[in-house]
Amino acid sequence: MFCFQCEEATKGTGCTTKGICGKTESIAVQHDLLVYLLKGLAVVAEEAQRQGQPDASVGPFIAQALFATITNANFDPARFNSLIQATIAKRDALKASLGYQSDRDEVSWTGSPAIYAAKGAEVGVLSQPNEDLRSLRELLVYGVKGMAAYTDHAAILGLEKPEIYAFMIKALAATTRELSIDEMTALVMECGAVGVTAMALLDEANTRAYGNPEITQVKLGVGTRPGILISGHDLKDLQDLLEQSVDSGVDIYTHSEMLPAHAYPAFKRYPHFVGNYGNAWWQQDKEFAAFNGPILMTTNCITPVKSAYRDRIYTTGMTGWPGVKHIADRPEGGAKDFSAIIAQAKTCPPPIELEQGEITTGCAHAQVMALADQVVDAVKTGAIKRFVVMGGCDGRHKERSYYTDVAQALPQDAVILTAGCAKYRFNKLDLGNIGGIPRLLDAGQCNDSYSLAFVALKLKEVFGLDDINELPISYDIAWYEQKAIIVLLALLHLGVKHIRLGPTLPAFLSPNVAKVLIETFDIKPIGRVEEDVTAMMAAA
Ligand code: FSO
Ligand code: SF4
Repeated sequence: MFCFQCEEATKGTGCTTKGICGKTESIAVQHDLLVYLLKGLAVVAEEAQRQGQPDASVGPFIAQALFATITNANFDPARFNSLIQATIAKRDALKASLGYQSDRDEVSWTGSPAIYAAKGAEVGVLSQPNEDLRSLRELLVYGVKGMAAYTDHAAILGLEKPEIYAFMIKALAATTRELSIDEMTALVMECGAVGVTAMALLDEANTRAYGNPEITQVKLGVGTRPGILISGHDLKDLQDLLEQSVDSGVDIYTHSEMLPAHAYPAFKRYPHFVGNYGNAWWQQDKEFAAFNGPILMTTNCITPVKSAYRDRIYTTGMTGWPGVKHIADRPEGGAKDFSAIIAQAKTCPPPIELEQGEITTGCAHAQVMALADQVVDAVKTGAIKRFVVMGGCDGRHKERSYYTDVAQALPQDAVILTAGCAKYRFNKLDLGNIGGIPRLLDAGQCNDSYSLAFVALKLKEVFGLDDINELPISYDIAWYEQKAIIVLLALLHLGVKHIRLGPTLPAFLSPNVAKVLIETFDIKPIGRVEEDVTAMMAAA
């Protein structure tokens, strides 16, 4: 196996025997074969578009299948066998309906599950020998994977845009061709543009369904009733779970990326939606053991399941872990059935308390815009000297303490804007406020980084600036998996420069591709805390 799609790639180069994430060689090669065959499906889907007979089911299928291959999403071999079989079946049905023939391997390969592993091992990322083309292809594919996840969330809430699916198809199909470095670079940049569209669509879907997030204090302690812990990013799953557990005697707690759900007006009306439990994804084994009740993983990040909670963890959507109970998709127009989880919760003791206190979330764009006059005044009077965007992901590497240290070292006239699970490195610190404006504004999940870009664009307008980089905003981004890649490409598309990216630069950037990003966008690795803080406060 060879995988280097996330920040925790072994030795900063790639996992070759087993993933740090827990991905075994046999799952890794299934991922590789699935992605390879999805590229073949995309080639056929492009041909269908050319012939004026597009198949609208291909885009959503690709989005879901790619979502399953994101870091920490799905480790279930049976699920990948069915996704591989479904991809071949879909591709071949479309070929037959078009009368399309091709001797390209990804468009014609077929075989039984017994040979999937051998085939997957042949078609992984190292099958492209040119290091720079490999780097650009993978950057594009990882961006599309992130886009796929956000697009799937929006589709679940009833919003889709054909141009997003069309781009995914175009990008995957392009990776099967010998394009030049310039052509590949152009596609990577286009990926960022479509990424903005995908995140805007998800923002619209979330706020249309659940209202605009409002600044909200979320409790960290626990009550005396049994609980269900819901993790991941899927708000529709939360809605179904809250609705089905009304008056059940069970409380619902959020974990990791589900925390910002507390800020949506539609969820505030459930009195049994009581608080947040624990921290970012990577500490889940200890926290899930202590929670005592059932845990529902709606998306990544799921880590290797421990026996302490194996019989009370459930997956749904595109997540999976072998042997773990999986809640089936909702029937058309209906709800998922969470009755088994609620019934099990009733038999469980309440959670063990990990901490007390409150944290603040809900500072998405509408809430920040509601404070706009105050914010603009504070900038004009110099009460706020700088905004520092510290969004993205958290992870296991101890170097990530950098982000806690930066939050503490920033002067009192700096405001931190965050989104994604990166916030757990500093969201329990008491950072105070500036004239009533909290010094930490949490916009929500990683996809709500769109909100931060939206705020920046509005401020640019308010201050009458020509360039988004003239704003008093610095970007100090933490990344881990592929959703962070689409967020990064989206920021680059919006013209954001001088981004610090850590804790390490992606292993999949070849020296030449890294050089282009550094020269064009002034992307830089994180450095020493004091030096970075001084530089950011000086707009460098
Ligand atoms: Fe985190 Fe995991 Fe949201 Fe990611 S929980 S790391 S970027 O899946 O998606 O921020
Ligand atoms: Fe390694 Fe990350 Fe790939 Fe897992 S997803 S195998 S940790 S590079």
